[in-house]
Amino acid sequence: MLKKTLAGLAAGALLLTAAACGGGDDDGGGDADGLVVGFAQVGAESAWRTANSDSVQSAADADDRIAELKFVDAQQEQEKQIEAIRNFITQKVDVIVLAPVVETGWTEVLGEAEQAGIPVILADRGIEAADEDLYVTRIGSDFVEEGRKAGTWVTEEFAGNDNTRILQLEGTVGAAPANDRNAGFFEVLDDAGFPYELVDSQSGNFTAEEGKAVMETFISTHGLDDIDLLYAHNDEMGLGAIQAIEEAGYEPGVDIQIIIVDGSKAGFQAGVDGKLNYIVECNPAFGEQLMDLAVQVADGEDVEKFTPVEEAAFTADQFEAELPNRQF
Ligand code: GZL
Repeated sequence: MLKKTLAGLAAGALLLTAAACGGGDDDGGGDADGLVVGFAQVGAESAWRTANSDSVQSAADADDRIAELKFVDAQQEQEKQIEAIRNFITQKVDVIVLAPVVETGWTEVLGEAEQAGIPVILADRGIEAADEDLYVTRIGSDFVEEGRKAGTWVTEEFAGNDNTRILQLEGTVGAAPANDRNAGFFEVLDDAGFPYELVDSQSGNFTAEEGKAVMETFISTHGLDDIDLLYAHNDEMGLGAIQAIEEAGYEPGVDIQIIIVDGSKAGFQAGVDGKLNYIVECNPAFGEQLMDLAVQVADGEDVEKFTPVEEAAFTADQFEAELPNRQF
């Protein structure tokens, strides 16, 4: 039986510790009771993120091999993740798990973890190739493939169109899912010689509020009469955009077709309501796989550099049947 204690705010980041009764000795290192794992999470910006945090925390709670999970919510700020990693090093945790909010800026702090002899696992997002040797493995999605799925649907849905005019709501600037969902999408359009115009593309930082604000700017700048498609890098920004589209007197999913990425309950409900047209799934529920990796890595076992999670994509005719299956 594990109890969670609120260990107090650490520089504005929320630190939650799931401590096994009697597990995790004073210096934070594991002992006969199991491993101590430090997890620097991006934040709580979306339903996907909170589902991911729930998956990791419940897997740690349920796993007798894990004595303690030190969880930090960095509120989408890299500085807070870097501080959390330095604290984990001081506490001599056995494994550090990082969901890097952006791809760059990790060389120094991951070098410090290496110096301290603490292995690092990336959960969810990736980091730039130059730092590839500073982590053991990444578990998460193939974001380029998610973009390719969205692009392939567009080439089929708008086949025969002599010029498809597109708006893009990008994720957090510099984040791997934002960079890669963009890259995969336009790779497919360009390789197919598909005629399109990217009318505008801006970051909504993966949040509903910022997604709505950017969509309002798109509408005031370009109008919607000549726009065919909105490609939103996650559900929250797509749902925020839908609000802006409706407030401007247009029908989302009809006057402008919409693609979202994640597959939340709210996203599928909007699809059932006819307000969007294609959903690319991004699977947050890899907590148990992550715990297996943490144990393997702590034991020095060889693991693959990348462990992809299984995920699908759904067209409008599938939304109603899939909605009851959605977990977040
Ligand atoms: C993707 C994840 C993204 C989600 C967003 O794996 O990093 O971050 O798509 C979340 O909802 O903010």
